[in-house]
Amino acid sequence: MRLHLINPNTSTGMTTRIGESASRIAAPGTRIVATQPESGPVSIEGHFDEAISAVGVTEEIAKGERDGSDAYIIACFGDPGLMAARELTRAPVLGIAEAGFHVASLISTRFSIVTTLSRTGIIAEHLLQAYGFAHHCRRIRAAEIPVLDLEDDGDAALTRVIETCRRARDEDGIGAIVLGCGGMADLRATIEEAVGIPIVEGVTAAVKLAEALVGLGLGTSKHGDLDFPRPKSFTGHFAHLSR
Ligand code: 2AL
Repeated sequence: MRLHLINPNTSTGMTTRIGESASRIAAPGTRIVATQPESGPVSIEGHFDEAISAVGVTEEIAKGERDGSDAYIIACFGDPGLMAARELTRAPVLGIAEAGFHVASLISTRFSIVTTLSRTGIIAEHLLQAYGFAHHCRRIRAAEIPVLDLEDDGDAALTRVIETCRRARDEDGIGAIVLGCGGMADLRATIEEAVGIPIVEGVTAAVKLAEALVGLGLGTSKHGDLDFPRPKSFTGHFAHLSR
């Protein structure tokens, strides 16, 4: 199985690390192919970054279709371009926020999210509402670290994430925590050991869910709104998308 992991930001170091985390958890028959958009923001920390990155995600899906991918993961916690991506393929497409919420709800009745910056919290909140998980989430907390600090200042960032998770454990009345950034993919076990409650991380959760869907023979439905986009003309910068 070819599992195409798309890091929606353009930081090559983060793409490599996320790909390595996915490969470690993947089943022996799963080949992880980690890519990133050719153009776009180096990190995604707000609505504007997310809107630009979503175009890059759809371009990576188009490449994945040419290369015969069996499933896709969108490895940014805002799940940028998730529904658009699903329109472009019959393969399953999972967002890491979506995967994290589903898995956390299977092992706890209530969870909190620990993300990077406060300003990204609203993105997670909108996703909880859109996906029907708002009642499962007690609180969205931020460690107040810019996304790229997870790369550049890893030890300090880890310490802040652990401190924030401990506060969530002690104050939120929860059974589990969902980590709210793709850049935390390799930190799950370390944080769980330090905090002592189940820590769900979206990239690793999405790998196992993607393998399950492929194993079940299930892909994105083409009946209804996730059908391939209607052919039409695109103008200007996007003229190459005309069909
Ligand atoms: C993210 C993420 O997962 N990757 C990125 O660049 N921004 N989202 C976040 N909440 O930090």
